Amino acid sequence: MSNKSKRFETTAIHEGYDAKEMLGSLSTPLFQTSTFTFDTAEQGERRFAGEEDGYIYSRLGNPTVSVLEERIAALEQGERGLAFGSGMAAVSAVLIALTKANDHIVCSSGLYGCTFGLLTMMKEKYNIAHDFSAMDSEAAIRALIRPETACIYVETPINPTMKLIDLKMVSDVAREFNIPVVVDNTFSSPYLQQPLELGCDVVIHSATKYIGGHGDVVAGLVVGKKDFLDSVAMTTQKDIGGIISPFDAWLLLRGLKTLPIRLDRHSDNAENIFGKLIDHSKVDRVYYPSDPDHADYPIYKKQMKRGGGIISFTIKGTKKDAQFLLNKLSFLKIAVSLGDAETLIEHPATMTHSVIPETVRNQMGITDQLIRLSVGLEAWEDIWEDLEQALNQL
Ligand code: LCS
Repeated sequence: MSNKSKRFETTAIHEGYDAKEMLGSLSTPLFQTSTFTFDTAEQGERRFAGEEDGYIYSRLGNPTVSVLEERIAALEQGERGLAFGSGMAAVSAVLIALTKANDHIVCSSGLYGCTFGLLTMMKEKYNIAHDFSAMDSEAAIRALIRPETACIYVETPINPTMKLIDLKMVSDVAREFNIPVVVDNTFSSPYLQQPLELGCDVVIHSATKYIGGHGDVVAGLVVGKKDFLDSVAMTTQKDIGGIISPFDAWLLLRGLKTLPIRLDRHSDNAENIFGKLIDHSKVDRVYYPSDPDHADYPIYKKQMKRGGGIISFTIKGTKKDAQFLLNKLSFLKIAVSLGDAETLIEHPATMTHSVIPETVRNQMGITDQLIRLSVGLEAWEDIWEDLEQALNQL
């Protein structure tokens, strides 16, 4: 059943599923199967030849996964969605599909550590070069585009510095050169930011984060034009094989139903914690997109609905002080990942972004003093009380 005319909250619950087709089951059934039987050998031949619709084998498609793919495509306002076994499976499937040996990628000057690792590997193995750009003006982007530039790859907000990039500006420049723009929308989710509406071409999610929302799944999603995603499905997804399990797709469908209310609550809590952090004497800088004093606030106003649940901040002190602060927390959890019900805190320089060489890390703003906080769904006063007592001990 298509609910494409419906609002976001309704789409997040209904798109891509019709209970009437599934014996009235309210919850999307879990097709926990690796393969699908054919009535006859000839039917198998027709399915492989693409002459007859129908499922073949779960690496090539699965009914539970299909519902998830339709739902995320509708939420991101794209033509087709594809699900993967991790965010990195999604990132690598897209980047490998878009590039060939000796190509070039222009990236935002800040990326999740493993995306940085993938780009480094692509450079070493296939001579696919990359340049980082602050992307703070059209000229800054144009200056890096070469005949071999195969795509522009952007994170915004950037993990973990919370810098923002103007997606409309990037997509306008890219269109002059006919280069696709790929956006990692993990930090915002489609509820807070919709890159395809701003002219970008491909959206990627680590669905492990807000889309799952409960810290119990590792998964990835991609949305974009049908032609491009058809080719990804038949090449880098099928033949490299980083597919999602039906059960994980089922968990993501369940998570998506509450995405809007969770993101509103994450944002409410983060706004309150932000207000407290900026006034604490042991805190140096606080980075949160909806802060009117944030350098990128005008971009926030243009493209984000709310600030989301991630705050990063620097403390006055050293790496040892940052680690001391984490060790003094009582119920807030020291953990990587983000977007869960539980508040999670981590030290990017030694954890999520430790693979990035120190000099590059410092240029990106990932200093030893930087701490990333994924504000959870607990009572914000309890989150602050725990953080405050730890900060007070510095
Ligand atoms: N993109 C972004 C922006 C991410 O933050 C992550 C994971 C990925 C892609 C990869 O997704 P995964 O394969 O883990 O599903 N970020 C993590 C982080 O900041 N802490 O732990 C994982």
